[in-house]
Amino acid sequence: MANVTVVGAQWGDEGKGKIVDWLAERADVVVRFQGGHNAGHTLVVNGVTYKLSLLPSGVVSGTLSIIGNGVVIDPWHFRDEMERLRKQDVVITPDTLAIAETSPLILPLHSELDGFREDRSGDKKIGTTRRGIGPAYEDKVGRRAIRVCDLAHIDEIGSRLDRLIAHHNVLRSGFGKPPVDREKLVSDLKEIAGCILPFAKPAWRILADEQKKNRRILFEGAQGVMLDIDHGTYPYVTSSNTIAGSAAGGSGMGASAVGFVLGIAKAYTTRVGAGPFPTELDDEVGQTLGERGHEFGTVTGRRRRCGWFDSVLMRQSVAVAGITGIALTKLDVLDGFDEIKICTGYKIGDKVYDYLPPYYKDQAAAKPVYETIEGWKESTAGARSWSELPAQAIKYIRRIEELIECPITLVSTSPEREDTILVK
Ligand code: 2SA
Ligand code: MG
Repeated sequence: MANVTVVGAQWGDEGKGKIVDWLAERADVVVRFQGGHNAGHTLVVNGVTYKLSLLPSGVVSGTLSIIGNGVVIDPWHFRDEMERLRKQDVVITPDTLAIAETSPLILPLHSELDGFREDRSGDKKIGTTRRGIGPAYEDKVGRRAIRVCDLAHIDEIGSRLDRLIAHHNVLRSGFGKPPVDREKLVSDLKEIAGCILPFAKPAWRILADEQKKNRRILFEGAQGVMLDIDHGTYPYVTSSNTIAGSAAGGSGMGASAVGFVLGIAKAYTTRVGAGPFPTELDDEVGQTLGERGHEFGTVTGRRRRCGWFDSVLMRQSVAVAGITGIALTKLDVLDGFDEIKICTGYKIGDKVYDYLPPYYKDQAAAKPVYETIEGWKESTAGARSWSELPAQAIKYIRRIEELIECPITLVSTSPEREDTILVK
């Protein structure tokens, strides 16, 4: 296996956790390169469920894991997630996990600001995870962030803290909120520093060394292409680049390191949070998909919106993220439907589009144009080979491949690691 980059091809929650875990067994290093603890990656190994938000999925199998510079880190969450996994007998040490020294920190002032904004926004909410992701990236780009390496020098970075706090106090006063408690922030940072610093390393260098040794690197994307800050359904997006290209910049490796790009897509579509969703179903079918697919957010427990597979969006994702192959997940959720629909275009006003135009009002107005195919009655749950799939299910997979202009290389038929079909 050469290097592989895994990205969500829809709006997140495509089942990346399981696929990454499956691939992690065959990789030497697992790297997170964007996002933060807004991700919710669920792994089921030998009947035990592990939920990860910030840590790379490799930690469960003990594979060398790296949190790259492109990730924003909430150190208190880091401590709690480690603790939770330790209780599940997952051993994580500075020998198996490294955090880039240059990663920006998510501080309490970031999650607070995220919450103030969402509370103030009424029906214009983004529906964020309220974990401070957006505000932390704003401070990174605004050159105000406190980074992992700064934790070793809290007493020397007073003027940087002052600048950051001054910026936030202006924003907070606009929400009628009290200024940041500087003293508390400093003492909290000093207290938490000891949990993070043992893991802080020049991650770029570890990766360069691993590459020299021809080790196989697996890049683990979070969220999905349609939540990408540039290519997604802006402004209803997350604040990082979720496309495969950012695996290089977000970890400190060259563009050629990205390797094979595996896009993960559900056999239908879901979205959590606000924003356009052309194939969303407000009817019984949507409800059935949600119930059968257990569609609730891993991080926030929010109910996910559900709808038919959207081949228009997927073709766009394949192009902008440079996806070389697709892993199709949760095919079994479609078992038993009389007919299944696939979106093949959008009608906006009296025009038909074969891509999602960028203007948010056009996106909100897009009505799906559907193609209908006959469903299958047999169960596909737990199938482990192509020959176990009903003919109609194979027809559905082949039609999707054709429409999205990308081969389907894996099919997942249950959350269990072994229930995976490698398509020849
Ligand atoms: P944020 O918090 O600033 O990143 O939110 C901005 C938008 O990005 C969406 N978003 C997600 N969508 C799906 N899954 C995500 N992770 C969790 C999961 C979500 C959860 O895997 O289940 O538990 O609710 C994720 N993270 C961010 C978010 O809904 C906003 O639309
Ligand atoms: Mg998720």
